[in-house]
Amino acid sequence: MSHTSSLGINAFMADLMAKNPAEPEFHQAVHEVVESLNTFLDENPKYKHARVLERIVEPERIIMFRVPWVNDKGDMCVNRGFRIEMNSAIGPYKGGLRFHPTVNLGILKFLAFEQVFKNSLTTLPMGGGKGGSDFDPKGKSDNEVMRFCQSFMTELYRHIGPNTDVPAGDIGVGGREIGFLFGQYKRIRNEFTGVLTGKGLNYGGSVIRPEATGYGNVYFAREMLKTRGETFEGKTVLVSGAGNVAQFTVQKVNELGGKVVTLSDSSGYIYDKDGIDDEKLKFVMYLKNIKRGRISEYADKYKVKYVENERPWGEKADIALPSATQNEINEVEAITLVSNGCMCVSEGANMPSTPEAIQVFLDKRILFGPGKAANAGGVAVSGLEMTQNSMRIGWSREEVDNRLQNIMRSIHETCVQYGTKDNEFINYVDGANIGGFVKVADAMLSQGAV
Ligand code: NDP
Ligand code: 2IT
Repeated sequence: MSHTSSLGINAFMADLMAKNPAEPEFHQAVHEVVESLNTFLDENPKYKHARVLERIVEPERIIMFRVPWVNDKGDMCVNRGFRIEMNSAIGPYKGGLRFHPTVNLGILKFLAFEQVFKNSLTTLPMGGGKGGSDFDPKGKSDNEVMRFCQSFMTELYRHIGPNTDVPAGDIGVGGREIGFLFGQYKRIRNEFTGVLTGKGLNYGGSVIRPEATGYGNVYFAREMLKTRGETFEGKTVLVSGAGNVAQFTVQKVNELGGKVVTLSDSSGYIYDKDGIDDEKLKFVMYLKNIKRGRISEYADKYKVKYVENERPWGEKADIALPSATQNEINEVEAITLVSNGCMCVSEGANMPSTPEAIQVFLDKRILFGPGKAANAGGVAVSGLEMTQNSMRIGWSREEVDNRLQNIMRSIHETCVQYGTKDNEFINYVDGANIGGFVKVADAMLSQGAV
């Protein structure tokens, strides 16, 4: 990086931080992209002249709203709702909704920003957006969740639509919540359309959408491993989280002959040296999706180790697939992973590795797949759900899975194209950031002052 360029990055970041104070996750996500793009922008001055970077970090629109609802005891409650409509250069805004008490503007802006590049990488025509609420679904009854979702949609419906903005799930938003949200949209608009993805199979959902993020991440990791003549067969794998992404990650790793030894939630992690086989995974799915209990109950049932308030990265393994939340692998944990022989980290979650952790992975030249490439399978199959809704047909499992595998291979190729360095090392971070940027930036250039 040249002296002037690094000054340029510092000045750009200082402006961004002054204009968007108290949003550390947003600053982190932008800084990574700006660093990756630095040389590319020097070599392609048309983007600089058109101030594409300055525009791409500015959301096209932000909607913030009050979500009042009444709990089972009859008490009035109020939460804050958000939708960040980040970029529509290549298609309608597209991205998930997160319901979690930590949700705030900065977190959703980081997620919406990353979504723009991720969606571009999928090759499908989807812009970027993200939304959600600081509502905490934990401990709430189905009826409370329903009333919250109905209130949330009673405001959101006026801002979204199948050709405008198409939300989906994320942390705390799964099939149950999408059903309630869809039902309310349909009542208010008197319209049955593909306004949300992740819908149930009996009302317009796509096969493989629940599986897609986890499966996609394993397919992406498989492509990375292939570049070193490796496969999942016989490998020991650490997975964090125990939700949607983690569950289907385990399922696909098992299918490819690997052994997953950990899962976690916000209370701690379990370590099962024999591996979480398909039978045990069934129990995890019941525990997390129906009983809505804690992962510690797995340790009680199968008599394995449970470590409270810790993350699984101290355990020895060949591959790590973080699938819980942002900044869940720090520098020390990254060093531990690598010194324990970990050869591949592929991000099922969004931004699970801190910048310092990523630097460790890159310095040690292990295979590192950043979330915006590795976890794009979820939104990719959301895009396929939109296509099926428009065509008013439903594809078979085989059809959708083949398309998902092709998309993940194509994302890997894009990373190789833009991320291969002179010494042949593939920097997937640069590859994903530059590869994702080009399509969106060119569309913005074509469309003028947008
Ligand atoms: P779920 O709500 O199904 O599961 C989230 C899991 O992560 C739970 O086990 C949860 O534990 C844990 N978790 C959440 N927040 C924290 C936290 N602050 N600290 C520790 N653990 C936490 O969400 P998903 O599986 O859908 O999402 C997981 C990750 O994958 C997120 O980063 C999401 O953005 C990303 N992602 C999701 C996609 C999708 O299609 N769903 C697509 C692409 C990325 P607990 O139950 O205790 O809260
Ligand atoms: O982060 C993500 O890509 C998602 N939560 C999925 C978004 C989507 O629209 O399917």
